[in-house]
Amino acid sequence: MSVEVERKFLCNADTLKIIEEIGGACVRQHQFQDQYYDNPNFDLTLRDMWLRKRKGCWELKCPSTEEKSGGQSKTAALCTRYKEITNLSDIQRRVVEIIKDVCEDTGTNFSMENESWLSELNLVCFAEFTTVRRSFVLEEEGVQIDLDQADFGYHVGEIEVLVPEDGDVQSALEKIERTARKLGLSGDQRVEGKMSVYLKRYNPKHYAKLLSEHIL
Ligand code: V4E
Repeated sequence: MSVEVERKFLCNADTLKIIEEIGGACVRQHQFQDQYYDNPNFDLTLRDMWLRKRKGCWELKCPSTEEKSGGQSKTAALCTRYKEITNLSDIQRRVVEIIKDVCEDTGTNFSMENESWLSELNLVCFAEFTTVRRSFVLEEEGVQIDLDQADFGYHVGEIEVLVPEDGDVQSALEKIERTARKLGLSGDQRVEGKMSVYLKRYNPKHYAKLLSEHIL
C-alpha cells in the first residue's frame, strides 16, 4: 500500500499560468462526488480515519504511521501523510476494529451486495460535495499537482507524491518543497482542506470537536 504525501496550497489567478511555465502537463480533468461517513460519536474522524464513497467505490484514508515518516522539518509540518485502503473487506475490518463498542454483536462478514453494513455500524453520511479536479504532472520531479474546485465555493491546490510502502518519504518531502518553491508558494501555515471548510460551514459541532482534538 502506498502513502500519499501531500501539501495543500491556496490558488490565485496566476496559479494555472505558473504551473504551465514550470512544465506542468495537464493529464486529466474530471468531476467526482464524495460522501463521507462516520457514526454519531465521530469514532472514525476523531481517529483521523476518513471513510468515503467516491465514484461508487469505497476508500478509507488513514494516517501513515511509517517510522520513516520524514521527521519534523518545516516542510514535513506543512504536509500530510495518509494511506488509502480501497479493498472493501479490508475497509470493513479496519472500521470494525475502531468502532468496537457498537460491534460487540457484529461479525465482520458483511454482505458485499448491499450497504446494510453502514447501518449495522451506525455509519451515516456527514459530508457530501462535488469536486472538479484538474491534474498536472511535473515529470522531472515526479509530482502531481491537483487544482480542486469544490461545489461549495472553495478552491484549493495540492502537490502530491505517492511513496511505496517502506519508500523514501524524506525524498518525497524534498520534491514537494522544490515544487512549492517553483510555484512561488510562501508562508508556513498549513492550508485548510475541503473538509475543514465544509464542516466549519455546514457542521460546526463536528468541526469544533475535531479542532479541539487537533485532528483538523
Ligand atoms: C485526510 C483528511 C480528509 C479526507 C480528505 O482528504 P483530502 O486530501 O483533503 O481530500 P482530497 O479530495 O484531496 O482527497 P484525495 O483525492 O487527495 O485522496 S478530511 C481531513 N483530512 C485530514 C487533513 C488534515 N488534517 N489537514 C490537511 C491539510 N488535510 C487533510
